[in-house]
Amino acid sequence: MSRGKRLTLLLAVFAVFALVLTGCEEPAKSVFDPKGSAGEKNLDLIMLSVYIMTFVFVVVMAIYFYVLIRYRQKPGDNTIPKQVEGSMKMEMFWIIIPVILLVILAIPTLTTTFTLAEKPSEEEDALRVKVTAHQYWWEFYYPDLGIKTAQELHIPAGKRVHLELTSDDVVHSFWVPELGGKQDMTPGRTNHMWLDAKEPGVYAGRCAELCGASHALMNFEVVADEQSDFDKWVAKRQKPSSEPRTAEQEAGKKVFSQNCMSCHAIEGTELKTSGGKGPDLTGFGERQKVAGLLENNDENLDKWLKHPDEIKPGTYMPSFDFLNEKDMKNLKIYLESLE
Ligand code: HEC
Ligand SMILES: [Cu+2]
Repeated sequence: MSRGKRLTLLLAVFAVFALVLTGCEEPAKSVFDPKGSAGEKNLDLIMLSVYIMTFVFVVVMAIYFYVLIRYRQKPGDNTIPKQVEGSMKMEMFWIIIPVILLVILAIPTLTTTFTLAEKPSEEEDALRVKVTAHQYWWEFYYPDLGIKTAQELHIPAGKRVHLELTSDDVVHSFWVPELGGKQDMTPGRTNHMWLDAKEPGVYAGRCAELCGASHALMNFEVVADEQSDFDKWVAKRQKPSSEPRTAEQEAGKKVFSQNCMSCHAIEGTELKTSGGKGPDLTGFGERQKVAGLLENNDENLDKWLKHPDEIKPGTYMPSFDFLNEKDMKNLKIYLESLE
C-alpha cells in the first residue's frame, strides 16, 4: 500500500471512530455540562485528574523524544554506551513524584465523595426522597409529603434534595449525568446522596450498574420545576383525580380492578391493594413517558400493555394481549384520564 493510501485509510478509520463516539442520538447528556452543584463538584474532580494526566503525558513525552533524539546512534559510531544498572536516585525520583500526584488526587476525591454523601442538616429543610430501584423501574417516595410516584422524580429547582437510595432486588446505581451520582443502590442498605438543579428543566437519569436484560432501558427523568410549580404538583399528587368521569373511564377502571391490582395501586380510589410489584399509577396520564422510555401516547401505551417484554425484555409486567379490543380501549382511556 502506498503512503498516500495508508494515510487515507487511517483518516477514514478515525472518521468512523469520531462518528461512533459522538453518537447520532439526541443532544448529549453530559457530565461535562453540569446543571447543579453536585454535578459541578463531580466535574471539578474529573478536570483535576485530566490536568494531572495531561501534565504527566506531556512531561513523559518530552523526556522520551529528548532522549530519542539526543542519544540516538550516530553514523559511524559503534561504541557501546555506558551501561547503568539500578540508580537509587532515579528510582526514588519516579516513585516519589507519582505518590505526590496520587495524594493531590486523593484528598479532593475523598473529601468530595464524603461531601456528596452527607445528609443535609435538619435546619436546611432539604426535600427528602426515598428512591427504590426495581428491575427495571424507579420508585420515588416523598416521606414528608406522603407522595409515591414512579419514573419521574419531581424536584424544586434551586433546592437541595436528599436522596435515600436502596434497591428491591439486585444492585442498581443512580445516575443523572448533569446533576450527580453515580451512587450504588444495594438491597438491604440505604445509601445517601444529595443533588440540586440550578435551573428548571428535565434531566435524563440512568441506571449505571448492569442489573439484568433491560438494564440499558432503565431510564428515568428528573423534572425540576420552579418552587411554585412544584408546590402545585405536590398538591395535585396529594389530592389526585382518579375517579372515572365518563362511562368509558368507568368501564376501564373495572378492567383495571380485574387485571392489574395485584401489582399496581391508584391513590384516590379503592384500588389500593397493590402488592407493590409494579409502579404506582396515580396520575399516570400526566407522566411524560410510558415505563420511563416511550413517549406517553395511546399507541405506545397500547404496545406496552400488549407486549411489555418486547419493550423491556425480562420485565415482570405480564402481556395483556388477551384483553378484547373494547376492554383495552377503555382501560387506556381510564389510565390516560388519571391526573
Ligand atoms: C405481575 C405484576 C403486574 C401486573 C399484573 C401488571 N403490571 Fe403493569 N407493570 C408491572 C411492572 C413491574 C412495571 C414496571 C415495568 C418497567 O418499567 O420496568 C409495570 C409498568 C406498567 C406501566 C408503566 C408505568 C409507568 O410509570 O410508566 C403501566 C401503564 C402499566 N404497568 C399498566 C398495567 C395495567 C393496565 C395492568 C393490567 C391490565 C398491569 N399493568 C398489570 C407489573 C405488573
Ligand atoms: Cu438497574
